[in-house]
Amino acid sequence: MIVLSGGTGTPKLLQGLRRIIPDENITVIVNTAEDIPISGNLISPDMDTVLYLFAGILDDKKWWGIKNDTFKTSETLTRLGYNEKLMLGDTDRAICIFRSELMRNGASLTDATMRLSAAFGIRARILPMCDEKVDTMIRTPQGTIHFQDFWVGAHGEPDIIEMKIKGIEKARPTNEVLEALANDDYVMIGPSNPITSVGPILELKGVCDILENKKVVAVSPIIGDAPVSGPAGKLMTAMGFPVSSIGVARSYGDILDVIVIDERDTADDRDFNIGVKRFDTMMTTVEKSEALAGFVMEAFREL
Ligand code: FO1
Repeated sequence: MIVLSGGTGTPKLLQGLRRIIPDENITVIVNTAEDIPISGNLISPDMDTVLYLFAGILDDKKWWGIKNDTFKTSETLTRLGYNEKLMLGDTDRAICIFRSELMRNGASLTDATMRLSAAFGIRARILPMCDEKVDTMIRTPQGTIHFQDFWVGAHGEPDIIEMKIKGIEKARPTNEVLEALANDDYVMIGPSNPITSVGPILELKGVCDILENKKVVAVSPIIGDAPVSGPAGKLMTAMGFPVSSIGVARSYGDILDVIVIDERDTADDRDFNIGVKRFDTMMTTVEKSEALAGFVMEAFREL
């Protein structure tokens, strides 16, 4: 099973999926367009959430960072008068330093991720979508800013005129991503932000063409006209999609076979020209995540 993932919704689904299928049967292709250097080291928020989930150390209250991490370095920097854009925990920072040191010595992001996966004893295959640096940039009336400056720095408040992924034209899916896609027919798209989390993966050259020939099931992160969390609504509007599960399906173009939408969603099945299945998509407990993952697996079996 291949899973396309961003930072919050899909890791929640992965938490449930891991209770159903063995980790070694899971490959996760992760968005890297929200990565950003902080104090000289590369933070890869979506990848780290997935890595920490599989390593069993994720802070699953915030859905980023490490459980019980301390923030001594961050607090000291603040006391000295240097405010980092993101509050980075001490252990989290050590991992980002290790990754960045490997990369400064010539490793690709994929190599560094494999080293981290091995160090944590992770049996799933966790792959960055590409090795090139790509950045989600948000154009606001006040200027164009990095996604993290918009989401963390400005609390997601500025109006969005447009979103672009800087560097995506030159980026390529890695050989590891292409090999994973060549060897598996089933692709799950988790309930991550379709524009900033899944969008960058789909924008990589050739990925949509490959996915058109796969069995693809997506879970909508929108219930009715509201995203379960995060800035998906604002971004969908800015990109010209209705904020609804229909908008989510539309944003994925022709790659979907089935979309799983929430049982409370009043959308008309006839407005989608793909299969529509309904289930409780609010993953408020791990049992609910497992039930949703099981439902998605059943949808694959019926394809
Ligand atoms: N999100 C926040 O809202 N505030 C933070 O200070 C913050 C720090 C942080 C550090 C490491 C990391 O991997 C993620 C972190 N995040 C933080 C989450 C991140 O900004 C976003 O939620 C994701 O990029 C969205 O997918």
